[in-house]
Amino acid sequence: MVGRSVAETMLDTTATLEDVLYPPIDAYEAGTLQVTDLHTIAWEKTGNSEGIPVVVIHGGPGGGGQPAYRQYFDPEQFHIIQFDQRGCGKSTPHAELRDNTTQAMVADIEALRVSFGIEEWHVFGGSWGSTLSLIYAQTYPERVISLVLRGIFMCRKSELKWFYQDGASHIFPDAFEPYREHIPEEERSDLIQAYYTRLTSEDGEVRRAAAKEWTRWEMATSRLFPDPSYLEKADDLDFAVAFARIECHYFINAIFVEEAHILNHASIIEHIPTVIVQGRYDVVCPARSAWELHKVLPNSRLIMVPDAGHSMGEVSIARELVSATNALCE
Ligand code: STX
Repeated sequence: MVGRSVAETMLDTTATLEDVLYPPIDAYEAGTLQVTDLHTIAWEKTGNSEGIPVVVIHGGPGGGGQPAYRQYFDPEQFHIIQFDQRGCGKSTPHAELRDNTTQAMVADIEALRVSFGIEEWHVFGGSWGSTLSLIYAQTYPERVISLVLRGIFMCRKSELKWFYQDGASHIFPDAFEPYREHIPEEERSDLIQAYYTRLTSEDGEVRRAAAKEWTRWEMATSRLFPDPSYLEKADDLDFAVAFARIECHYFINAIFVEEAHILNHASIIEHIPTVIVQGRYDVVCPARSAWELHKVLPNSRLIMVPDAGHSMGEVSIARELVSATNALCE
């Protein structure tokens, strides 16, 4: 891929997710890496151990890896590395906020690469996974062969205000209501702060109740056509507590970098071939961020998907992601 380009995909309402993804597959190896006295990171390897290395960076932060993420790669061609970021999935301690920062997560990715003896790898990440992929690439540009990114999130004040305070609420007023009403009226002028207070409460019941509402809001808005089974993620309180606490901790701390850090340091990664897959109707991470990123990356291809929201589980997004990873084998 050379130079900057933009494409808008065609509508195809007949394909299913099974049609566009590779079949479900087991990891061939799984383990843990102790990265500090406190934190241990769970990882797994799938596909061809001699194949093209790719690391999968999951969302949230706090979302954890998923078996389905393996299915975005040809298992005969790729050596697929997945891991759970600090405090979530099978990483321990669960939902831990201490010593949990963007810089620490970048260091963990690098520690995994070194421990696996991989010289350089492709980096695949969506949503917060795009944020972390970009900051990892800006920290270790010589280790990143290419970036495949989806649902771009740069965690600027405008993006947080849009989703957690006032913006997406205009499109999903029904789903927003229980998220807002969980917080007493006098604290509603800063919902992220109000949730942070509850998500870090000494009282486990208070933490869990807040985690459920926070997570429901995000799950309810992730797709163009909301999927009820997606909402059930919020009922899995182990998932919800890690997801909500870690997300909120990162947002309260502005992801531990200066405002617009990614855009301000774009020149460091401008040589790296980058594919950006963006749902036009992504309400969680609106398309403006993908557009602004694309404009500062001269080797990026922006694929605007007209019939999708935020989720990589939407067929038209999945199709473009698989097409992007297939192209890495050519
Ligand atoms: N956070 C968006 C994000 O990264 C602002 C995200 N939203 N849902 C997810 O991630 C999961 C699919 C990992 C639950």
